[in-house]
Amino acid sequence: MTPLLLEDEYVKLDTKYHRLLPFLLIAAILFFAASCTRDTYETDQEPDCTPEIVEERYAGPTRMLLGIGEGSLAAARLRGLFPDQYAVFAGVGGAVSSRGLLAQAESFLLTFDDHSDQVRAAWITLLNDLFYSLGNPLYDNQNSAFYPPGVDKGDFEGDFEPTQISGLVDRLNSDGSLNALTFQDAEGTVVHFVLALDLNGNGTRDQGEPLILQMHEDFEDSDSNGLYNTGESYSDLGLDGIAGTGDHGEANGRFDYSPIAASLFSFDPSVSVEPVDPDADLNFVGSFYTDLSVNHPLELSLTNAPLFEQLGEITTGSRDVHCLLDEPGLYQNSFWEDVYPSLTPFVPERFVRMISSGDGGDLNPDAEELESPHARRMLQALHFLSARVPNGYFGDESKESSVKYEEHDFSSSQGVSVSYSIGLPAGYYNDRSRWKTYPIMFVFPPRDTVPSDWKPLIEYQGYLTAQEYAQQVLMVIIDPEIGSDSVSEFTYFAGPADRDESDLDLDALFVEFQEHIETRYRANLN
Ligand SMILES: [Ca+2]
Ligand SMILES: [Ca+2]
Ligand SMILES: [Ca+2]
Ligand SMILES: [Ca+2]
Repeated sequence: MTPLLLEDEYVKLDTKYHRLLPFLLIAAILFFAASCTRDTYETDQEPDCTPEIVEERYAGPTRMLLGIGEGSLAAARLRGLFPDQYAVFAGVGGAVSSRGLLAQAESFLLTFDDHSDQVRAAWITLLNDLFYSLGNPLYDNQNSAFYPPGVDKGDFEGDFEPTQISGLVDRLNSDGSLNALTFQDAEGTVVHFVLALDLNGNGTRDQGEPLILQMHEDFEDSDSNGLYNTGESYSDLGLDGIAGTGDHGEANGRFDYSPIAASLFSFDPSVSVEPVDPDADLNFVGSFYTDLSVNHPLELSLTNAPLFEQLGEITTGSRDVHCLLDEPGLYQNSFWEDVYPSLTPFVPERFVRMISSGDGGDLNPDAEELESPHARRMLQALHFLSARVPNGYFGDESKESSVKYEEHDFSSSQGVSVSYSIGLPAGYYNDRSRWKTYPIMFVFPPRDTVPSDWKPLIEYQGYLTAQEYAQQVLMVIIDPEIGSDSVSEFTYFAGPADRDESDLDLDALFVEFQEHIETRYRANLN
């Protein structure tokens, strides 16, 4: 297998190694004497350690999670909430850090009028769907997990008219004398999840009138990361920023986010990431992969920055490193430079931050060509995932050369059905393969897509497997819209936070769905 290394880096290595030749020989002897997975490369020979990532003594979970677009947060969320259940996750084209995403969202809301109509509309749609699924972190509203205080679903029915809320005390409205408002943006998109302050009292939001945000107590953001960090000074005045109102967090001697913001932060990958003991037999459990374009219209690539800052020093795309690196790695445009798989983009690090210069449109599932940026991004992520779970099979069955694609509906005990498609490895139905079990990969696609749109993923996995670059896996692609609802098409991983059937428990639904898949198909549950 060929390492991915930029040409000028090869030259530098060649020069360095020429001078170091005697030492290199010794190092090479030591290298071959020891296990590839624990030793430093001191040679420019091709590292061949992909299979070494999968360790035979492994006893952890064998489920993988792959999120695409908004589904990235769904994958990160499941991994964060149920760390014992999933070995590894990847997020492609979407935020995986709830902390980073909320900081970025707040920055947008504070500069609401300063963006292009297109960017503003994209943010509104994204936040509407996310908050509807996960709960609205902007307020502590006892009456709704989604709507701001003082409004409910009925205020948005029929032709839109701003609802006026009097007496809402806030740092911008300390005596409550101004009204708060629901509003539309300049393009006519109704904003459900945040209120504006009617400074001029004309009953509608005018450009420049501020939005009312009560996601956290006020703090001095010394390091300008958009997040409260221990040691930064804060006002213990509660979410409204006003003394004596007795609201959430006031005068309790500590910094507070809103309860929903705190619950969203609880599954941020940064919470579960721990320093790694290089001698521990960790088998990459808990490792993750992120991939976002720097040209994403919402600048979502910034949302991963605090996460990776916390992880520590980043290795930048070099290959003269361990086969196993318990470190973060940063790769820029790796899938842009090389035609897959002539240079296999083998990524050895435990945590990977992939940055592309594409425009984000390359996530389009119509782009099925293996040479397309879309395919390269997906192949890279699939490769990362299946190199990190054990006991699989590399290479196809000789007599059944392609993967199988099926579509099904699962009817849950809660009366809600889940549509999914599944990719079965080549040979799955062959008699001689009937003893085989496979690791399982749950895929969460973006909103506004259906599982059949992502059939190319199953073909990519089959292609990688046939090349022995990936394992045979059961790939389950889940419909992002579970249950039908008019407010959001993105309900599959938590909410909806404020629907009439509020007793629907989608986490329990997912557990039931998972059990269904794992009993119906030959999953390797280790
Ligand atoms: Ca106004
Ligand atoms: Ca900070
Ligand atoms: Ca207060
Ligand atoms: Ca407080």
